[in-house]
Amino acid sequence: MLSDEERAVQDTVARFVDERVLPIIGDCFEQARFPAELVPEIASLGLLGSSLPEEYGCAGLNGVSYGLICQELERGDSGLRSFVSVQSSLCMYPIYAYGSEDQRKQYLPGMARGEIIGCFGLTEPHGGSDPANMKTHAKKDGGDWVINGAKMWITNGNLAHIAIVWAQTEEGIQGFIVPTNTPGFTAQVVHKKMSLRASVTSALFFDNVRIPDAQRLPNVKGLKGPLGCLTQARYGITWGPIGAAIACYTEALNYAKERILFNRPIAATQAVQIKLAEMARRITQAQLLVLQLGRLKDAGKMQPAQVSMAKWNNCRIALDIAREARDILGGAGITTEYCPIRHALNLESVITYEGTETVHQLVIGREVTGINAF
Ligand code: TGC
Ligand code: FAD
Repeated sequence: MLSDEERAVQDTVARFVDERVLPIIGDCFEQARFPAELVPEIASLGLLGSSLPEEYGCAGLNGVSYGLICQELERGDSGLRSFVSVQSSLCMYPIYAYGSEDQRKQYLPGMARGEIIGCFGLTEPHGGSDPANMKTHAKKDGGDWVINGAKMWITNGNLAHIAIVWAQTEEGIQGFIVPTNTPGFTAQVVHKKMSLRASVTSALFFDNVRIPDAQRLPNVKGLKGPLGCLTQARYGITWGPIGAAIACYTEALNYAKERILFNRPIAATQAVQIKLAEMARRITQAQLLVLQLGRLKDAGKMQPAQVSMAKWNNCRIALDIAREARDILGGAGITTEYCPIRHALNLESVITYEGTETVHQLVIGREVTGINAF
C-alpha cells in the first residue's frame, strides 16, 4: 500500500537504525546518553523537517513518509524519534507555519542540516495537561520582549541552540524564538529518569530574558498556536510506537522459537502463540489506522480528534505489547540485552507526553458527546 518513494524512505531509515542505532542504543540507555554523534547522519538522510519544502533545505516528503521515518526510528528507540519529532514538528514546523519569511530563511536550512538544534517549551512545572493556564509571560518593553517563567520536561533542552517558547502576553499566548545563549536563560538536565534515558530532558528558566520583536512568531496568537504544533508531532507519535511494538514482537517471536521448556519451544505452546498472534493483530490494526490517517493528512483532511484517537490507541497497544514481550522473555526480559524492557520504560513517557492517555480519551469524549469534560 506504499508508493515506491515511501518504501525507499522506510528502507533507508530502517538500514540506518539496524546499522547505526541498534548496536549502541542499549548502552546509551544504560548510560543515560543521547547519541549526539548520530545527528549529522540523521540530518544528511533528510530526516529533520522532512515534510517542509525543499526551498528551505528540507526533503519535501509527504506525511506518510514522515510517519514511516518515525516508525523506523522508534524501532530503534523512542528517544531518537523524540529528537526528530521535536526538531521537525515542534520547532521547524512553527517557524515555517507561524514565522516570517526572514525567520524561515534564518533558521530552517541550518535546522535541516542539524547545525541548529531546537527545543519546544510549552509544559510548566505546575501541570502540563492544561497549557491555557501557563504562568510564563512576555512583556513588551519598547521594541523588545522580556520573558519570565519556567518550563518543565523539555526534550533537547540542554542540546538546543534555540527554544520555541510559548508565553502569556497582553494579547494572549504567543510564541518566541529564544536563542539559548540569551542572558537570563538557563537549562537544567532532569536526572533520575527511568524512561527515555537516551534522550535529553530539561527544565528551562527565564529570568528577564530580553529578545527583540523580530524573534516573535508573528503569524499566530492564542493556544491554537502550540496546539497546532502538537497536532503535527502527535501525528508522528501515532506511527512511532508501532516501531517499538514491532521491535518487541520480533524479539519475543525469535526468543519463543528458541527457548525450549518441557521438551519443546515455548512458541509451540497455545498460550504463547495466542500472545504472539494478539501482538500481530494489534500491530496490523495500528498500521492500518495510521496509514489511513496519513492519507487523510496528505489530502489536507486530517482532524485533531482523529490524531488523538490514533495516539491513544497506538501508544496503548505498544506499551501492552512491550510488557507482554518482556514476560515472554522471562528473567532475560529484565535486562537491556533485549529490547522490550527499554521500550516498555520509554513508552511510559510516550503515553504521557504530547497529551496523556486521559487527555486524548477526553478529546474523543468531547467529540462524541459535544460536552467539554476538561
Ligand atoms: P481548546 O478550547 O480545546 O482549544 C483552544 C484553541 O486551540 C484549538 N485546538 C487545536 N488546534 C490544533 N490542534 C489541536 N489538537 C487543537 N486542539 C484545540 C481550538 O480550536 C481552539 O482554537 P480557537 O481558534 O477557538 O481559539 O483548549 P483547552 O484549553 O480546552 O485545551 C484542550 C486540551 C486539554 C485538549 C489541550 O490543552 C491539550 O491538548 N492538553 C495537553 C497538552 C499537551 O499535549 N502538551 C504537550 C507538550 S509538548 C510535548 O509533550 C513534547 S514531547 C515531544 C517528544 O519528546 O517527542
Ligand atoms: P499533569 O498534567 O499534572 O497530569 C497528571 C495526571 O492528571 C495525568 O494522569 C493526567 O492524565 C491527569 N489529568 C489531567 N487532566 C485531567 C482531567 N481533566 N481529568 C482526569 N485526569 C486528568 N513538554 C513540552 O512542552 N516540551 C517537551 O519537549 C516535552 N518533552 C517531554 C519529555 C518527556 C520525557 C516527558 C515525560 C514529558 C515531556 N513534556 C514536554 C511534558 C508532557 O507534555 C507532560 O508531561 C504532559 O503533557 C502531562 O503533563 P504533566 O506531566 O504536568 O501531568
